Parts: sequence; C-alpha cells; structure tokens
Amino acid sequence: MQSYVLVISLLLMIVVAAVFWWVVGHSAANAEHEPIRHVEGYRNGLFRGLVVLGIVVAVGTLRPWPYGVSAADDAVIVTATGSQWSWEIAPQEVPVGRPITFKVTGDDVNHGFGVYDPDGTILFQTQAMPGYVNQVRYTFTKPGQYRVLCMEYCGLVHHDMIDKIEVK
Ligand SMILES: [Cu+2]
Repeated sequence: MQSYVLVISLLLMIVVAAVFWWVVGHSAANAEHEPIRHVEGYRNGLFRGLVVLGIVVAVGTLRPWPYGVSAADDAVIVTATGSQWSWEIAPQEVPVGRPITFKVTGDDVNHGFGVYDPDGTILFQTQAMPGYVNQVRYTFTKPGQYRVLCMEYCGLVHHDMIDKIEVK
C-alpha cells in the first residue's frame, strides 16, 4: 500500500513540477520593480541558497524513513497483555538487531505498556486497552534486560506492574 502511495505522490509531484516549468518558460521576461532593483542579486542568491539548503536538509533527514516498513516481514511478534496487576508477555526473550512487533492489549482496564532500557531510559510506549490491539515496532540494538512498566494508573497495585524482556 505504501509503495502505491509513494508512486502516486511522485507522479503528482512530477505533474506539478512540469506545470511550474511550463509557466516559468512561458512567462514574460523579468522586469524588476524599480524600488527593489538594487536587491535583485542578493534576493536571487538567497533564493538559490535556500533551495540548496532545503534539498540538503530533506535528503539528510528523510532518507531513513519510513523506518521498519520494509523490515516488517521478518519481524518477531511479541504479544503483551496487561491486567490488574501484571503483564503477560510472550515470548519474553527476543533477538537483538531484528525488528520486533509488539501487539499490546488489556484484559480489564487501560494500562500503559512502557519499555525501558537497562539504564532506565524509556524507549517506547503504547496503550494497553481492552478490546483493542495496539502495535509498536522496535528494534533493540543492544542486548540486556529491558524493563516493562505500566505507564497508566490502573488501580491499587499499579506501581508493582513490572516485568522484563530479555534481549539476546
Ligand atoms: Cu498501571
């Protein structure tokens, strides 16, 4: 689906660029308004510089996107179900360097599925909701023991809703 959207977007961009090209080619010669004639060179240089900067920034920042989509086929599936007050996660051991698709749901009330690295920094989170399956895709880059904490107050023993994922 995403590749169709990409192809359609590219075709439409080519059409828009062709229209602009045609309009520029068929417009009358530039006749600058007298009061701004002295800044014409500066303005043209600024415009060209901004175009180059925009291309460099777009190429530099957008190339890795959309990440994970092409790797979806060999993703490991992990199911996680939150209930008062524990997690049921299967499998709890996952490989390092392979995309993992977490399918997260809740059994009773809303919970928050938050995954923390061994240093205690949160990596990602999603809601664990009864009747819904939320998906998160993540690739662990380092082995270790990662902690799963509930991120939404779900009752008396919410603070103890802790589990782990082994990345090997
Ligand atoms: Cu909770």
